[in-house]
Amino acid sequence: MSGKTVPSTSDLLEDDPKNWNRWGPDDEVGCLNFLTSDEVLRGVRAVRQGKTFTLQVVIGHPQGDPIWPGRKAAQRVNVMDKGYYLAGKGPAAPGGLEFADDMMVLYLQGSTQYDALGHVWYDDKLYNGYDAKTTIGGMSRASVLPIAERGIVGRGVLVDIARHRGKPSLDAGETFTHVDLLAAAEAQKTTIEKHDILIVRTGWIGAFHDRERERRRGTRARFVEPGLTYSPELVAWFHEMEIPNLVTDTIGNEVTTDPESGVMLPLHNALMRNLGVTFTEIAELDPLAADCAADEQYTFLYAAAPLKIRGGSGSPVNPIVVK
Ligand code: UVW
Repeated sequence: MSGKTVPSTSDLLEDDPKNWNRWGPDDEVGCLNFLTSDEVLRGVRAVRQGKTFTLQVVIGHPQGDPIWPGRKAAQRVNVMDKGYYLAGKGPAAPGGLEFADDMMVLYLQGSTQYDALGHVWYDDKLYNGYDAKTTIGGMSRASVLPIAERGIVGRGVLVDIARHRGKPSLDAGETFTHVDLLAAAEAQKTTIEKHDILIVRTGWIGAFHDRERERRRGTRARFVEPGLTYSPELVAWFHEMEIPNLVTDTIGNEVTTDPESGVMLPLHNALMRNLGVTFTEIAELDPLAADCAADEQYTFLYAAAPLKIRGGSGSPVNPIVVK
């Protein structure tokens, strides 16, 4: 890549498909439209054992939480607890009820999260052609609210790319494509079907705290994640497969900087802005992946309910998998 001029995202994605207006001029949920009642039932039919998994990382881990550089860690503050009562400051309630209360300041992208379809853009246009000025002061178009109101339920398929490559976690900057996903799925004896919620494990979030220790020792500096890498063929594959939702265990769902073009996060725009694929980032996938490897069941019911935040560019979420 060195010595090459980095193209604009607009130029890079010029010939790529878009789903704008496919579901009308007011659509704000994009490829979630593919998750019809039949698709929900297809997800339900994948349930065979009654095992459940939750995919959110802990907020407020003592060693820190995985967040994109520049964002701040969540702050949870107690505003009422036994200490207040011991200091004579707790509110007296008839019958002697006491309680604990707390509040949190949290980046909406600061934990496992759904991105609103308008979360990223180029050329001043969001998903479905909405003006980027509609983000000012709170998103009036393509916010997370319509996604939250709809909810996400369908058949999920886990593709464990880290296990396929024989390592606990992919390396910083390590890339893979849809062809690699298909090879990994085949090795798992799993078929990725049209309209599947695609869940890709890299091992990166699971190894977060080990990397943090290295960072604090000064042996790791730059923020570079592994992940999917852009190509027109990959975008065409997502388009043909009508993938409604991409879930990964990285902060960015794709390699941080595309090694070919030098563009940062081009799949955010190619998939989310142009096609309307919803993104779920920072998922905890290691326990689910270990179980899938043990029982060889890589498909299941996936359900997620982001919070109904008016104007929000994203929302924390704790997705649930039922195998
Ligand atoms: C950015 O958009 C910068 O990050 P993410 O979608 O990964 O939260």
